[in-house]
Amino acid sequence: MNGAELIVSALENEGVQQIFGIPGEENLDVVEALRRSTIKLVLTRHEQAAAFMAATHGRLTGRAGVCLTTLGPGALNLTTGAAYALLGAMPMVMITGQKGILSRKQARFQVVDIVSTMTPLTKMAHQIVSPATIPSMVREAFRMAQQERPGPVHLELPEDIAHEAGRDMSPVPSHPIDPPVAQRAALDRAAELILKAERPLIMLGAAANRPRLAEALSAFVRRVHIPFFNTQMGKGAVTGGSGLYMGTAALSERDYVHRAIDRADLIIAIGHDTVEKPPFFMGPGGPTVLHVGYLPATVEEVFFPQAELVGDVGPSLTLLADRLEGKLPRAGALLSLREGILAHIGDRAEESRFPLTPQRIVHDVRQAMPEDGIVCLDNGMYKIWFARNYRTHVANTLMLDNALATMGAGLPSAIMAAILNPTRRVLAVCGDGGFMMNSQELETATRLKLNLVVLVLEDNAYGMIRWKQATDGFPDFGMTFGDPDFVAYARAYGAKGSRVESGDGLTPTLEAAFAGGGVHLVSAPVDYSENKRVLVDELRANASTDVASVP
Ligand SMILES: Cc1ncc(C[n+]2csc(CCOP(=O)(O)OP(=O)(O)O)c2C)c(N)n1
Ligand SMILES: [Mg+2]
Repeated sequence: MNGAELIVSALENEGVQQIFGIPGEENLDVVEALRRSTIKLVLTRHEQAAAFMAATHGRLTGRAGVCLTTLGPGALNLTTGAAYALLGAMPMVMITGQKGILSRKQARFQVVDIVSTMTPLTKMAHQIVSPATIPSMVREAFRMAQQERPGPVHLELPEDIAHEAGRDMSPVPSHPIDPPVAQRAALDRAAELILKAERPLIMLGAAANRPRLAEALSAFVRRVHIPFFNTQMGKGAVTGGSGLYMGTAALSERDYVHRAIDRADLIIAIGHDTVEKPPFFMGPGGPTVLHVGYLPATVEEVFFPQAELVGDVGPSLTLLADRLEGKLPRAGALLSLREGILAHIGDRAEESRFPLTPQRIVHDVRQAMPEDGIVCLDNGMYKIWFARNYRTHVANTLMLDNALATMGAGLPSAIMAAILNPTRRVLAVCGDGGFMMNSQELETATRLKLNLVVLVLEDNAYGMIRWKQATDGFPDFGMTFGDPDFVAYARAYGAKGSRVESGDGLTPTLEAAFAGGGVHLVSAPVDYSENKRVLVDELRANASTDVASVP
């Protein structure tokens, strides 16, 4: 077996079904081995999109997604995707080519030190120097990528090592691992804190959304009956249980959900990862925070838990609930705030203004999406509105990136979600800026014959930055651009396209798009004047009347 055959056989052994990417001539032995394997090669139109897809595979399944590129320029195009997976804790294996390392027939042509480039962007980056090491290196790569805290790893396979005949070797088999559960002493301490609390609140963070955790987490919330809120990336982590949902901390302070957060004396922060924009600021005199996580908490200026429960989160929470169930008469102390918070959040969601308000867009998208439908957001102003206003009922049904918060990932992540969930509705929501950063992947989506709707929100601007510019008192400058005719653009790719033309037009247009099947782009103009009215003026007023008006 040559190096390429060894690596492909090791990937098959890991259960890999598809690899995303754009090969170069240095990968041709690998491509040939793939042709003779069970693994499908899914070409993308930009390597960055391949990395976003592979990372999203990891995020949604817990099993590392794989992407493949050539050396130099192709490999460098993976860097944003690597950072996306690193900050977002998404398991991914990146394989890149390189010129031969045993001789240098092309001198330094296209040679860039990709392993060094990837080192700070990954959990591990290695060059493969001998076919004999391939089976163990691939197993190690997947182990590293998938174990807590998950993330990307990089393997560089030089073309001569890929071509070199090695011994026939079997891949290294994987085995199930049950990570350690929190110790009895830590469970007792955590239980004592919660039993003592007058106004407890649960916060679900990004790591609460690990695919295998949903059931145990929902059971915990149901059994202890403590109200919960979530961070942006913790959305949907608890299925059902929504009578205890207090809101999403899309902003760091002053939002309505902070009425509850500011009054809590104990916050049980499950799976919070400080890569996220802070859901609240800790400070002197604030609540006690109990960190529950796979790994110890990271200490930051604005997040420094006073107690920790570290271990496999699902089983640890089961043991914690055993100590608490039926013993928490004050569990629901903050629940009386729930209705007021949610009523404010739902304000004006049905207004028929045109262009559409962000509240109406979120409302109408929810109408068109079944409970298990998946919405994948790009990054822009609408992300705050979706995080704040969109109610999720099933884990990982609002996919957003509040870690690297990169533009351009919305469409590729939706493509991955659609590949994995062919029977569920999948919607990408993108701004007119972010969509154009990877819009070429419409071709990938149509080639794969996916069912996918892409909603593009048009304000002819980098709206979020324009909003920040205005909020900080700068003059309106340098943030606007012209858009292509998105309907014609979609059609040029063989996709369908429609435009929303009235304040009540979004839900029916989305319904028709989903019903028609295939890839369908819907463009909708958005009126962002609500950004200032709600997220600045109203919340400022809320903060000043807050303490006086709420019990
Ligand atoms: C790759 C990348 N470049 C720049 C930014 C900074 N940024 C954040 S939001 C934003 C504007 C987004 O514009 P658009 O996609 O049109 O969404 P809108 O805010 O207008 O709804 C920019 C430039 C970023 N997050 N990622
Ligand atoms: Mg825009």
